Amino acid sequence: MKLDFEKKFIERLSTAKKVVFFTGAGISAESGIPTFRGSDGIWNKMKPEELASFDAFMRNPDLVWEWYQHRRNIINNTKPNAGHIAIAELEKYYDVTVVTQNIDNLHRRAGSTKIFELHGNIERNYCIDCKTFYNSPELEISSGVPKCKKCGGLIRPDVVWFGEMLPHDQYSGGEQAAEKSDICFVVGTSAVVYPAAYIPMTAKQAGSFVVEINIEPTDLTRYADYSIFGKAGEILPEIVDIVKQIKGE
Ligand code: BV8
Ligand code: ZN
Repeated sequence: MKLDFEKKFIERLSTAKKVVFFTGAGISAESGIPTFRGSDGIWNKMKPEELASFDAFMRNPDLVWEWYQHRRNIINNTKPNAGHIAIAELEKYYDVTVVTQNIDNLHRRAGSTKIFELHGNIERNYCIDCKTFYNSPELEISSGVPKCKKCGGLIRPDVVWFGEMLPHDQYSGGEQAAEKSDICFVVGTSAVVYPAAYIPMTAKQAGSFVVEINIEPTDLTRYADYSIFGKAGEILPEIVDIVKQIKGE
């Protein structure tokens, strides 16, 4: 599928030095990981507050733990798709920073080297009492929530739940990258979850060229300088091809 991108976008690609990719669940959809709010979205079956909150975890730790185990099993059987790989490849041509809301670790597995994880990472867990960290493989995947070996406390996934603060170093790192960016790509996100959804606005206000890549319009579309509608796994490799042409490869 040959896309003919708008001239203003090609010009930006020619002059840009620093590029940010702000990504959401949509970039992992083609790896087989369900999104949250799309038609196959997992939230359609249940409310986020029911599962992705500390109260939900304390009310029913086994249920919440099982839900994350279910998602971990899906993630463990997936691999990065052409979209993740294209973003990693663009590091050859630009100073690329990935600012992701995803907890699936697929950007790192695709080879991206500068990543800010705003909502944590499902491969890490910690004890809610003594804060000891546990990586997923080392937890006996017994059914039900595991208990801390040191103090017996409940172990939770190291992800940011509703009502919880984002890790400060990750958020401020992502914010600074957005402010300094020449282009801020917004890929596969409904842009409804805050404060993460401020990142593309921060980029825009600092003069960055905001390019949205999504299969449908979102809350962000009216802010974007350029929207490319289609699948991330198909569009991003085409952007790599255009960049190679621009760089005379
Ligand atoms: C905070 C991690 C406060 C865990 C997630 C009422 C009560 C409590 C809080 C709030 C409230 N009202 C507002 C808030 C704030 C709340 C919020 O924003 N709520 C929203 C829903 C209104 N935010 C918070 O609670 C945050 N914390 O505010 O703390 C505070 C302040 C000070 C002091 C103390 C506390 C924490 C938010 C983080 C929540 N954690 N997940 C987990 O994953 O289980 S949210 C969840 O949504 C994921 O992280 C996900 O990444 C994120 C965003 O979703 P998207 O990635 O955008 O995914 P979505 O399915 O929505 O969209 C997919 C898109 O892809 C679609 O547009 C689709 O069209 C597109 N697509 C699909 N396929 C493709 C594609 N695009 C391209 N190609 C394709 N192939
Ligand atoms: Zn403990």
